[in-house]
Amino acid sequence: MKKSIIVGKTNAGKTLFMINFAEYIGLKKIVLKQEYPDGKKLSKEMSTDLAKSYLSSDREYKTQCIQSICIDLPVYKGKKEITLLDTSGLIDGIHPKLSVRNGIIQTLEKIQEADIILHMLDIALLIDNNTLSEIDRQIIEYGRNRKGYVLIPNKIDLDKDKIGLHTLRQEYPKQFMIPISALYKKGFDEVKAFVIRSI
Ligand SMILES: Nc1nc2c(ncn2[C@@H]2O[C@H](COP(=O)(O)OP(=O)(O)OP(=O)(O)O)[C@@H](O)[C@H]2O)c(=O)[nH]1
Ligand SMILES: [Mg+2]
Repeated sequence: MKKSIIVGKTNAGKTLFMINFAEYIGLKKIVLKQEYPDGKKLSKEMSTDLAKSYLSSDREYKTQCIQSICIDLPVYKGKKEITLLDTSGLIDGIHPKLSVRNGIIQTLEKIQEADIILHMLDIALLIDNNTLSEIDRQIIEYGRNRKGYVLIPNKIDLDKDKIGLHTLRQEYPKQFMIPISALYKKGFDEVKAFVIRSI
């Protein structure tokens, strides 16, 4: 089964995207498989509403494991199942907490095995800082040379006059991007089309 991994900085909206994308595809419940850096594995079935309140947060480093769901995407007249993996957020520099560092190592290992890389970038943070973080730049550099990579500026609902998007497009004029709002499920048609094209 093809693997599509969601990566990006902590708080970029990766987890909310995974759950809202599952809802957009038509799921009301998900079977979430969690794989912790110490090898512990859990599987939980839950409603998407519960998943959102339980797994997504404005607190940094909320996700500290690899968590995945399987979703069916329409292909020609049939369906194709893919695994959507949500990961621990990446950061600039080295985090003092071991559990966060281990989560980051796990994310980096999984990126290499993935068929599709959905790089989630927080556009609100870009507006605040007026520049991209180093880790986002590094992911873009890595992704550019890989098939199945797409840059996904998220939280476009917070970029009403498109200042953030403009900055990003000026810095990376040739980079294919799909702006979205994970919260309001905007841009999801384009993400679905990209994933289907890439599998
Ligand atoms: N306004 C707005 N807020 C969003 C959007 N997407 C995510 N958020 C918020 O951003 C915060 C972080 O979302 P998460 O999905 O938990 O972020 P994450 O990337 O999984 O974070 P880590 O697990 O720490 O790596 C939450 O408060 C979300 O509600 C969006 O499109 N618009
Ligand atoms: Mg998360």
